Amino acid sequence: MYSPSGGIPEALARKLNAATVEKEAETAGGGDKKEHLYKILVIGELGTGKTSIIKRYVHQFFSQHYRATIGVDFALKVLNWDADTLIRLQLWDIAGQERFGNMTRVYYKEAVGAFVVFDVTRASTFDAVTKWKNDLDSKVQLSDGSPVPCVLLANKCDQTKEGLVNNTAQMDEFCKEKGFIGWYETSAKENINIDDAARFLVTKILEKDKAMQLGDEERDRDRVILERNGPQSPSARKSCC
Ligand SMILES: Nc1nc2c(ncn2[C@@H]2O[C@H](COP(=O)(O)OP(=O)(O)O)[C@@H](O)[C@H]2O)c(=O)[nH]1
Ligand SMILES: [Mg+2]
Repeated sequence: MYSPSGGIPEALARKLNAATVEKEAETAGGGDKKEHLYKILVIGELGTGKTSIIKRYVHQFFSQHYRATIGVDFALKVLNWDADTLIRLQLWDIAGQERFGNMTRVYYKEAVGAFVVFDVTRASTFDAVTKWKNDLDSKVQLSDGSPVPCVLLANKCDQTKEGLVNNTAQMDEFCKEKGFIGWYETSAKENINIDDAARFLVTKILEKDKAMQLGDEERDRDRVILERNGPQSPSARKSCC
C-alpha cells in the first residue's frame, strides 16, 4: 500500500491534490460568504500524537473507514471563521510513514500550513523536529516563494515534561531560529490548546493569503498600466511616428 519512498501512495496524493484545486474553483465564485480551502500537514515522529490531535480537533468528521480503505489519514474541519468567511481545513496525517523520516513532494504539494508535533515525554522526538521542519521547507513553499507557516506542538503536556520544553524562553528562541511562527503545549487527551494552536495557524494563513492576493492585484495593475503605456500600445505607436 505504501510507497517505499515514504509518501502516501503517490497516485492517491495526486488525486487529493487535484480535488483540492477543484474545490477551490467551485467555492471561489458564488455565494455571499467567502470560502477558503486550506491544506494543512501534520508531521513529526511516530507516536507523538498526530492522529490523536487530528481526531480531537476534527472528531465528528474523522472516518475510520476511509483510513482503512485507502491507507491515508485525511480529515476535514469546517470553521465558521466570521460572518463573511467559511474555512475548510484539509488536515493530512502521515499514517505510518514516519519511520522514513521524510515525505515525498506530492504529499507536501499545495500545503499552506503545517504542524510539527513532538512528544514532551520523549526528548528524542524533539530532536527530530528540525529534520521535519527542514524536510517541509525543502519540499514546499507558498506561491510567493516564502516558507509555509508552521506551528510547533509540544504534545502530551498532561504528562511530565522532559528537556528544553521546560524552558519557555529557550523554546521561543528555538522557534525563532528554526522559523516556526509559534509553539503551543498541547494535550489531545485533555483537549488543551489544540483549538488555540489551529486558530493561530489559520490567522497566519489568512494574512499570507491576503498579502499574496494584494501582491497579485498589484502585479495585474502594473501589467495593465504597462500594456496601456508600453511601446506596443496604439497611443505609444502614434506618439513615436
Ligand atoms: N497522555 C497523552 N497521551 C497521548 C496524547 N496524544 C496522544 N497520546 C497517546 O500517544 C500514543 C500515540 O498517539 P498517536 O496519535 O497514534 O500518535 P501518532 O503516531 O503521532 O499519530 C497513543 O497511545 C495515544 O493515546 C496526549 O495528549 N496525552
Ligand atoms: Mg498516526
